[in-house]
Amino acid sequence: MRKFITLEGIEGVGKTSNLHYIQGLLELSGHSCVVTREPGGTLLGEALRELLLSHSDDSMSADAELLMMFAARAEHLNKVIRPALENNQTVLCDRFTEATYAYQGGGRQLDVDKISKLEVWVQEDLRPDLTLILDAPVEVGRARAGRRSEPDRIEKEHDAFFQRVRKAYINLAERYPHRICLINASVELDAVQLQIHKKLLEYNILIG
Ligand code: Z5A
Repeated sequence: MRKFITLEGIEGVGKTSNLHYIQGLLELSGHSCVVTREPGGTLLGEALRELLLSHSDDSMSADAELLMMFAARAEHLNKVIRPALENNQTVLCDRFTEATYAYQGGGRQLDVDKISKLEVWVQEDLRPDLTLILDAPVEVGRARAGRRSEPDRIEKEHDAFFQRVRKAYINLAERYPHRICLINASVELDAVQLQIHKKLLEYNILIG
């Protein structure tokens, strides 16, 4: 039994808070899990993450940002994701290509066709079995995230950017309902986790 599951959403919606809850459910159901994240998950990916999120080059072009996301993803797929799936392990990934459609496509307003060409090149036919998008209004996510730390290069974008990101995520869930679903993340953590549990059952990820 192996599945490829990704967790998405705008900043502060609770991806990190729910990752270990999902891992626990998966392991109870017999999955051997590899938990990872994007951008990151490999030596090169983590170095690219640092360049992408730090303020070392605030004038980075949107095309360079897009290509770095996919460079990190190519390495992650080759070194971590594909080997784990081939080894019959379930991969639980904090963000993946849907984040590129949402942030670089929606937020930066890059041509979606460019993203889909890179997706096919780097992933061939590999797509997540299930993507859970934690959805909440931008002000809710930002208020939660704001309690923690200084904004990184992407987090410092204005609200209109994150409104476009959220809309792009909602569009993805509408377009691919067989593998992408929305979770209402504006409610209390227990209520979010109840919805996640139900979805994992509904999409036949958990047994029983
Ligand atoms: N990015 C991109 O542009 N293109 C790509 O292709 C990819 C990524 C893959 C890194 O993401 C950045 O990379 C991200 C998109 C971009 N930039 N942005 N923005 P990241 O995932 O590492 O960072 P993040 O999105 O900023 O995650 P985050 O801020 O850590 O948010 P989170 O993990 O979703 O939230 P959290 O840490 O679990 O929760 C935030 C706080 O809210 C915390 O205090 C919790 O205790 C609290 N919380 C959580 N849930 C609740 C509920 N239900 N009620 C009340 N309080 C809650």
